[in-house]
Amino acid sequence: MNISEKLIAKLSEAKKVCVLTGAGVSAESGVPTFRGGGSAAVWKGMPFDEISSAKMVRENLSEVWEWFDYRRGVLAKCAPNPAHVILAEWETRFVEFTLVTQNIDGLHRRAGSKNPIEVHGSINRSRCVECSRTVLMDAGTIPHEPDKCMDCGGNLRPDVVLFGEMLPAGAFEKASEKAENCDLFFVIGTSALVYPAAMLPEIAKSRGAFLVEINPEETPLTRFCDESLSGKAGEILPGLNEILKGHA
Ligand code: BV8
Ligand code: ZN
Repeated sequence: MNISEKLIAKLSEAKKVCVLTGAGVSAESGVPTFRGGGSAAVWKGMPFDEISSAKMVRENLSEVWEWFDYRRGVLAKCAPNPAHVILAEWETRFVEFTLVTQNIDGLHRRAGSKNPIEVHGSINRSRCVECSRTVLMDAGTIPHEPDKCMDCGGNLRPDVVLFGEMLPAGAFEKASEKAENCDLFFVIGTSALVYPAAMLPEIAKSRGAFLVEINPEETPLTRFCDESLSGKAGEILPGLNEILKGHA
């Protein structure tokens, strides 16, 4: 892995580090990605941004639960990989460290990350469509469609941000404030196609952060980056961590 002297210097002197992750950081855990042709991309012939949409929750909540139930079943067999573990360790390696994730798979938390900003919610939580009360669900799969809300009897839906829906209140604001004030921003395992999350690396760069991409493929962000490390997160992050430890 060839890393520039500039990134090595940035790594050792950075005080405020911000990371944005996407589905690629969970790929080596066996979680299918969305646009890399992974099986998460299509459900019963529907492209995932059709099944994972506010419209489907309104029109066919049972189908949405079947799709999420299937994914929870896949996730129950997946474990965090070295990328998740190192990002959890980095929480205490810098003066300030912020992890923003687009993933709903919960693997950052399972790897030990204390407070990831989950801008698209979590597959392990359901939410009442009437009163918004949330209910944590166990790691295994759930009966096809969970019971009604215990407070008001309303329908429960996955507590994730579907296409056409607003992000959790304050999540994007907090993430962009961290992006604006960091020295070093990593964008790891995302095709950078989904907004507003894809704006965060651009915000960081516009405010002077050193922008590093970790991805085996090029993305629309690659040309904005100060450094683009082409490869798998689960292989590149351990290499970066060795450098960081060498400068401890
Ligand atoms: C919003 C949860 C304001 C659900 C997801 C019309 C109406 C409304 C909004 C829009 C509209 N048209 C466009 C929009 C905006 C829309 C959007 O951006 N659409 C895109 C597709 C054009 N955004 C929204 O709707 C957002 N809300 O804008 O609200 C609003 C509200 C109302 C009206 C107007 C405006 C909400 C977006 C959130 C959608 N929910 N997920 C679920 O998961 O089922 S998004 C979904 O995509 C996933 O959560 C995922 O996290 C996200 C991004 O995908 P990636 O993580 O990047 O994954 P991908 O497979 O694409 O890429 C993987 C990458 O990893 C690849 O680059 C690959 O090379 C790399 N990789 C592979 N292996 C590895 C690796 N990298 C490293 N290591 C490896 N080993
Ligand atoms: Zn309720």
